[in-house]
Amino acid sequence: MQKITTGVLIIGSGGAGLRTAIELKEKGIEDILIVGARKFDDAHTVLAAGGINAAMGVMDPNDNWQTHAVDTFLEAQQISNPLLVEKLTKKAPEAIEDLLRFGAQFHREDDGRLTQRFFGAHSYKRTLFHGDTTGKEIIRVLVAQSNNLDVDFIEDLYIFELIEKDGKVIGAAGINKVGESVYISASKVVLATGGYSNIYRRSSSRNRENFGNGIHMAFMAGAELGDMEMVQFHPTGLVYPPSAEGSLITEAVRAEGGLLKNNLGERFMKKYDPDKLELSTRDVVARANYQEIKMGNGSSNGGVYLDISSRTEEYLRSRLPAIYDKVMKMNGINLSKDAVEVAPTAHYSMGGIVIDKDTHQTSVEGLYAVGECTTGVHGANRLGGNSLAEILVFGKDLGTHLSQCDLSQKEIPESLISKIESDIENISDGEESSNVLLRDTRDLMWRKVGIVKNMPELDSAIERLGEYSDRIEKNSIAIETGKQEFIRKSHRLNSVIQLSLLIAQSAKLRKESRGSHYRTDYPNSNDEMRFNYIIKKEGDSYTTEKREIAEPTTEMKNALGTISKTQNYVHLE
Ligand code: FUM
Repeated sequence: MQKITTGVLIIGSGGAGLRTAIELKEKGIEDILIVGARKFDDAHTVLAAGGINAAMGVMDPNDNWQTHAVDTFLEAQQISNPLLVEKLTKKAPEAIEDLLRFGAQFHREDDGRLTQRFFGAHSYKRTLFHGDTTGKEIIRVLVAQSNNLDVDFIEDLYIFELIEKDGKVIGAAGINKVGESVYISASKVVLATGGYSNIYRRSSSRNRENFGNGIHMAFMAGAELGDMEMVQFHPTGLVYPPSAEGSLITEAVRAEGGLLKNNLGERFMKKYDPDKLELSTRDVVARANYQEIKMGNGSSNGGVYLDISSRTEEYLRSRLPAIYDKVMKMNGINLSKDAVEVAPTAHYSMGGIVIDKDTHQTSVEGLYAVGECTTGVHGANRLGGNSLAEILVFGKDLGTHLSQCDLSQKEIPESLISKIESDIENISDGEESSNVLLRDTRDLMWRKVGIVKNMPELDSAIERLGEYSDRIEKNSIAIETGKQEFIRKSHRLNSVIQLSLLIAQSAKLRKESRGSHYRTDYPNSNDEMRFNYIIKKEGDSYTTEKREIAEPTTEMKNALGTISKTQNYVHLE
């Protein structure tokens, strides 16, 4: 067993965690530790493809933070926190300046100006990019900057429990790659653990990540969660081969001129959004793809066609090099000649841990959160390119806040460590296979709590999830591959089942369609439901609450003007 003490413990080594750590270091705070479940330079952020938004006005001088804020709030279907939206959009240009200072290389015009491209539902060209591997470039420079600043980190450490004393989080327990338990005492604990879109069978995440375990740990510690029903389905994930099913074909393909077509050769987005077409909001494009496939207008492998053959190989290699190579390797298709088959894939969770807009503290003392594991800024739908901006802006903001806090350390009492150790010691072999239950849960969520929902399907999902939960409790999980792997897998499975229940329950509560949450039995948005739905643990159960959307500042109100645009839903069965 190992015991470690630190001032700030950051769980998660993606962009949000790294940016928080860098800010703390730059503000002179030495005593911080980042832990990650993977290698330090291989967190989920590396998958972010198409770009990062900042209203820098390089390509479109009329762009400004106000327009970015309005686009973000409209995409969110007006249930995001306008105060967070204002902060994000005002500070995004500074986040880019910081990245440039750290050495990031973004695509530039021949005259040296940073290039910005259109992404879906933006009013201006606003998305900066590094080919189609923007996340990788950002992680490259954040890791380099962290190393320059001597940030301490531990790789391959899986955190499975937050440790609390007197209602305050004082550390965490994890298991390292050799199966040793690790106890970390900290004055402040930051969750930067990502989202939960991998709870769905077809997802753009890699194996082993984005199962929402950080969010579940926060819930178990008593933190409020919000809008858990809001899961974004990206319109274009690969359909085959099976090993790559769901993996992302970046929105940048459509931004660079890619057209969506059905098996009749129709450019079908003309029916669903004749103005914005392929660059409509993500939920509209995803549902259009879903609908075409459902109506029998899909491709032979169950997708629709994404066609960018109007672009030359040279152009594609310059703007979309990774996707060009990926489609060639995975599907044997040359994108400058032929279309690739794509279909919706679970991509991002807008729901998550509720945070204070200034301090980023959760509703539990000592526990903070940043990035995709939080809720608030994206509401019912996220603009493509806003998540990279979010992790940098709010990571920096959180680092600044924590640098002003008292970080004196508290030791985890021995009695709490002994309790966890004895739980580990007493693990007994069970009957249920965690792999099978995980597969079945993800499949269930895809079919019944996915892109289209309704009351009977939600009820049946909840019943089935309850059965899975009972089975684990009654029969226990089989220890298939040693204790360390067992703890990791059983913890993940438990998080997945419990979060799935919360997603399905929240989806039942929201009796309307809004953004990415589409219910065939309530196909319209209802202004009386323009709330955030908050869930909180209460004993062995939970409570739910409708919470008013925060009041915007006068400046933000002026920016928002008199928005009356609600979404034009194409009604689906
Ligand atoms: O399609 C994409 O490149 C995704 C970007 C995003 O989700 O921000």
